[in-house]
Amino acid sequence: MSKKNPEYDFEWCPGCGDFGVRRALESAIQKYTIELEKPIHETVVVAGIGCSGNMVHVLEGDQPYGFHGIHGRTLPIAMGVKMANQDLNVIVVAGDGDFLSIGMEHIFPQASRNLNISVIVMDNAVYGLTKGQGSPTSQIGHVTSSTPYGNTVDGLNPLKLYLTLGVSYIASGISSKVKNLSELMYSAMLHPGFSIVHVQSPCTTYHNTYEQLKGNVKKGIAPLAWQVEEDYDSSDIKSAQASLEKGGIPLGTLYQDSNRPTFGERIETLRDKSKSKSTKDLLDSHAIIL
Ligand SMILES: Cc1ncc(C[n+]2csc(CCOP(=O)(O)OP(=O)(O)O)c2C)c(N)n1
Ligand code: SF4
Ligand SMILES: [Mg+2]
Repeated sequence: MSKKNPEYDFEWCPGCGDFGVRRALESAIQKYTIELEKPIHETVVVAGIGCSGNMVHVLEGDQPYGFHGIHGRTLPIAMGVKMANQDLNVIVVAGDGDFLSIGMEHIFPQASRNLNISVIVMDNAVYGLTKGQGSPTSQIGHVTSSTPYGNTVDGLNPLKLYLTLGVSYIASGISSKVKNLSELMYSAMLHPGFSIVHVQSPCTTYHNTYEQLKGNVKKGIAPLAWQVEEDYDSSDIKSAQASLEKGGIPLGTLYQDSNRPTFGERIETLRDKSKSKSTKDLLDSHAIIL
């Protein structure tokens, strides 16, 4: 899909955080195409199923290619796209349910391969599309349609998970800070390896967390989200660990290791090492000698 489907008429609810994520993504893609002189059709957006996954249909302006896949399987699809053409700028868009619940098992394989793609996770701590059930990032006690008496399990800290799994670029953003978010997304696209931009993107219908995240001075609510310092060293894993231990939600580029080979480079190295076989050699190697 490189043109909008006129029959797809999905709309986000008023105030949904995904609107801000969309603006940030449109501007990051635009910057990528201009600065790197890469035509828009060299960018591919792979989406999961969820309110967040509908991003692929609602982008404004020049249309990248879009692949609306299946719930939880954005990473295998993105790997297929990237391995078919290493030059593509492959961007995954997924929800917290899609990426961290059913899709969780796919994160470590791509982190360890260092597949050169960028993932944008829209975290609202609920399954928005299916009417507000709890997700892996729902905190303990959270009342949702699937946990009417409160969530009994501890919520996952996705940023700690990514760091533990060896993701080579980890950024954290919030949907209301569109300019900052766009810069994080653009850096993720430039990063040579597996990048995740984890975005707090509140669901105004089932779990409106804007006030908790941004705070409210009049009500004496301290903001949960806080910006890492200007001189923060994202190449130092200890700084990343320390910022995650401080509590709340740190915002910014938390960790970046640009020195690991990408999966594409690893494959190239193997290709150089392996001897190519002729068709006759291949057939002979399978022949049964009677
Ligand atoms: C294999 C499969 N399992 C379950 C579903 C039903 N389903 C669709 S979207 C969704 C959850 C969406 O939550 P999330 O990924 O957090 O996205 P959001 O809607 O919150 O943006 C589920 C469980 C599905 N479509 N396919
Ligand atoms: S249900 Fe929530 S996540 Fe889905 S569009 Fe509405 S506000 Fe956004
Ligand atoms: Mg969600």
